[in-house]
Amino acid sequence: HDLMAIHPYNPLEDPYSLYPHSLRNIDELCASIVRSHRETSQYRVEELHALRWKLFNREEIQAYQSKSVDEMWQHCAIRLTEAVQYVVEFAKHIPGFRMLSQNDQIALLKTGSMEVVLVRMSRLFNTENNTVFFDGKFAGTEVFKSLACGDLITAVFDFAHGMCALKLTEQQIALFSALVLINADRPCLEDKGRVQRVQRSVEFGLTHILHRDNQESLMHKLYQRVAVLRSLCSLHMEKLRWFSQRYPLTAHSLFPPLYKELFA
Ligand code: CLR
Repeated sequence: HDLMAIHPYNPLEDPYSLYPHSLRNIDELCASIVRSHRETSQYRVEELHALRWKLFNREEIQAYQSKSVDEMWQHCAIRLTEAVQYVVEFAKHIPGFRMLSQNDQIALLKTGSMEVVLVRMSRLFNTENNTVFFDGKFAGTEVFKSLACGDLITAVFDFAHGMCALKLTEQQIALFSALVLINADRPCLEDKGRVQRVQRSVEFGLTHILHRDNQESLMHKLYQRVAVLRSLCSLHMEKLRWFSQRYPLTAHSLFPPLYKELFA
């Protein structure tokens, strides 16, 4: 009982005071991230499972392939922007996100929203035939041929395949998505410290559910995926710069404003 005198309690040295969470708070944090994921996930897994074999037929694939480069880019930019809008809604409901300055919220979304779209894409992916649910049916890489960025499409499909192999639960996907978004190392943050505190709480939440699911070894694999996401997003930006140079008018006047705001 003299331990307290020798080692007086210093809250700054208590790792748990960095994350002011009781176990109950962690459960609440996870539950609210999972709820937010569910409410903004665009499609439910059961719904998608039922549509698993609804593929585009030959004529429909033909129709996508005979679109011009700029027509197909515009079409995909619109679909991508819809998906991003759901991610923005998701972000707003991550505990702590709304407390960040508007500048920092935008900075996190600029770099993270595309990454979360790609994480979410794995939910819409059928590994048995390498197709993704796009425009109401399942589409293989050939559907995206007229975008003229085959390397990006292949890399994105490979990523989805790799994510599916991890067989994450919806809860794990929700926490991982939040972690991808709330990253204190993103450029242009005003209040890095505050973002760091939110990041730690989300990390703590993910650790908690992996522990509960007896799958702690997934943490390492998930961090490896994060590195792949970075490279996919820089490839996306590279393609966008290429496209904007070639088709400045489409990029300027026909892309959705949110797409331009986030990526241009
Ligand atoms: C992601 C999950 C969403 C639905 C959705 C809509 C559009 C899809 C996107 C998913 C995945 C990535 C996607 C995109 C359309 C084009 C884009 C296939 C399935 C590829 C990677 C091309 C990127 C280049 C464009 C900017 C032209 O719930």
